[in-house]
Amino acid sequence: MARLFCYLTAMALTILALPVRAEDGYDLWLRYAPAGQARGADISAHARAISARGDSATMASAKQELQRAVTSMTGHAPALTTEPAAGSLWLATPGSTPAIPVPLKGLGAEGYAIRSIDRAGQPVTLIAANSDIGILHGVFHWLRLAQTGASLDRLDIRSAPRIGLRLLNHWDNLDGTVERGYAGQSIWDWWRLPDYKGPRYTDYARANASIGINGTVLNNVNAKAESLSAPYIAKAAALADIFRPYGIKVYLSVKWTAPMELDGLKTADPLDPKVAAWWKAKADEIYRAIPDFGGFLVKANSEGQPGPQDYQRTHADGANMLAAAVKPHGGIVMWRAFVYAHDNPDDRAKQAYDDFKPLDGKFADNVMVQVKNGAIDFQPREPFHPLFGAMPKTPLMMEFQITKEYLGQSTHLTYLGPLFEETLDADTYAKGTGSTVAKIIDGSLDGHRLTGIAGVANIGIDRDWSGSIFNQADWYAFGRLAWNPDLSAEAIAREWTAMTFSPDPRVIDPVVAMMMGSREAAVDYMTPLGLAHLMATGHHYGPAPWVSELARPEWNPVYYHKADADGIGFDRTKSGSNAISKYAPAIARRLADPATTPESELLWFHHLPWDYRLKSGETLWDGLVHRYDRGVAYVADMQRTWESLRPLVDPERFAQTKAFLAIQHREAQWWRDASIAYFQSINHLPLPAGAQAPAHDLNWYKARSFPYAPGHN
Ligand code: BDP
Repeated sequence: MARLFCYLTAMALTILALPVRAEDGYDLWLRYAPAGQARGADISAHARAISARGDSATMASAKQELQRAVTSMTGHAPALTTEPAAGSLWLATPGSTPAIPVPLKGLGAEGYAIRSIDRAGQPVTLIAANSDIGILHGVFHWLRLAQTGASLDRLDIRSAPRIGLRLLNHWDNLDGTVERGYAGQSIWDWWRLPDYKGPRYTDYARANASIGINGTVLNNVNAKAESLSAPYIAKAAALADIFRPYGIKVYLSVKWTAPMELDGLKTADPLDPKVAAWWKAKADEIYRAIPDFGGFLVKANSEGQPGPQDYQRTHADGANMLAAAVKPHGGIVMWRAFVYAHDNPDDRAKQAYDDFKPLDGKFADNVMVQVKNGAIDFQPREPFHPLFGAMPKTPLMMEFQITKEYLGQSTHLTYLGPLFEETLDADTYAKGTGSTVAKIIDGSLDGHRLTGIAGVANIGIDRDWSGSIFNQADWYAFGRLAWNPDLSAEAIAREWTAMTFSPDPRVIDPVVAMMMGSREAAVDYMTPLGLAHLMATGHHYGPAPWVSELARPEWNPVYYHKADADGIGFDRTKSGSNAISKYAPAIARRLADPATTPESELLWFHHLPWDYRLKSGETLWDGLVHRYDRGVAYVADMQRTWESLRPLVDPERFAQTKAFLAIQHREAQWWRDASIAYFQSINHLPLPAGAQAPAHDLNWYKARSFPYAPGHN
């Protein structure tokens, strides 16, 4: 007896000593946390068995995902059957099942229907699609319902993606660094590929498939020619093989001068037949290794990258030559409109428009022009890019930045859903009211079939993938909006929070509230009232509105704020650069007058006196200071809210977020203080009543230096 007791005690101690798996964020929104007894029983009742006939790799992944998820949420593994019985999840495609009791028309190759049906008197949940990939997407939808506590009864859902190409752009370098990456080194282990293929690649594909992402550009837009060499094509092919069952295609960024660098051609002139032949042969070589290769992404004649303009050819000449090379294989070219040149003295916000607008209608039918959301560069807030609405004959692709180069990098909690939503919902008036940016990129406004959206990834080898738990929400939101640009950022935040933390409303409500105001808070403490591009040089970490000595004028923050003793802001009206004329007349008219310009974009479009009266009645200067303070205060509020969640969040993720919020608060204060110290040195105005003086003098802020800040290109 005593021996048995000792034995049991030892066993209990062993069990207690087993490491409980820490919530380190690796599982993202696919945690499948135990659902509790009642909910677990409900999920079990709807997933007693997984019934499916197909045996493709995609179908196998769908079944595996369901088994893993249901087992983890309920403690019971569903059976695997071919015929649906009571409580089955029935996965059906026309290829595997003769008569599917829901219409599949309109679902396309990637969409799905989920319906609660009665089959021979038995309740069954049918997930049906035209393809196995559609099934996989439907499975992830059902798992989202299961994870968020939604009803699993009487389902009648149909969903198909509104945008065809939903891509991540990795700015990952071949040496393992990531340009503007704040989550550690690249997840592509180029060195050990193609021989070693770690498990993380599959988890990457699962996560992306779960939000509908269907393509990934593996390498940096500032590309190296070597990405197109035979060994690197083999490495890319190894990744493509892993991603294929998840419906994810691989694409590559290309360097314009690759034919010269790799094979010694004398020129990269797109109209030179030898150059065209080189690209054709290269495309053939790639497609032999990767039969479903997606195509090329190109940054040309921008920020020092070579391009067709070096040979007096246009962007269209360049894009069309590449397009011809991939066309026989069904590939596409994504040509970036992020161009501006040091020898062009005109407002940087106009340059891409001036280059590309005249080329509308001149691109081959497998070319898309990829346009950043705003005309400068992923700032905390930018008006939508005027090219949206200005090139009806060209399919325009949206480029968002998921990685937060300008919004607090890895540590600030600034949920980007509202930023994405604001741009997608913006009305271009291209064809009258309601011509939203979303309708341009989903092709509906101008009748384009080729449609796309790209997000610059925030993924690295950090255990939590994105540098912070909350940054995962930006990846998630990008995918969800790419599938359906009409979703609300708030609804997406609710889903994400339920899956990432808990479906408990005591968690969801405060967390979502924090998230929803967080981007506006960053705008407030960094660049309120339409200011932009005031960050430090190179790494872009922290404030430096005083920088004025860099070689190219448009690299200097002073170029953007134009503050002087009399006022502040960039005059983009007729009396200034007239960038407003690039917008539809209905918008341009509104922007011509500061009184009818949204205050959130005021100093983007106008240079105004410091004592200009804002709508609140306060002066511009006082309003600026109040916004800085409001931003800092918001972060303090988030800290308090987060502290109140301590009992409801696991210790690991609680601690990370708490520490990061403290960093964010310190840095918000720094942005506020440095900006005020600098602008005050120019306008010599007193601070509004009650506002605190900056903690240090201007020289102290100017002397900050961060040679090792991450993400630098
Ligand atoms: C800017 C980044 C730079 C990128 C560039 C681009 O600072 O690292 O190379 O955009 O999009 O935002 O090409």
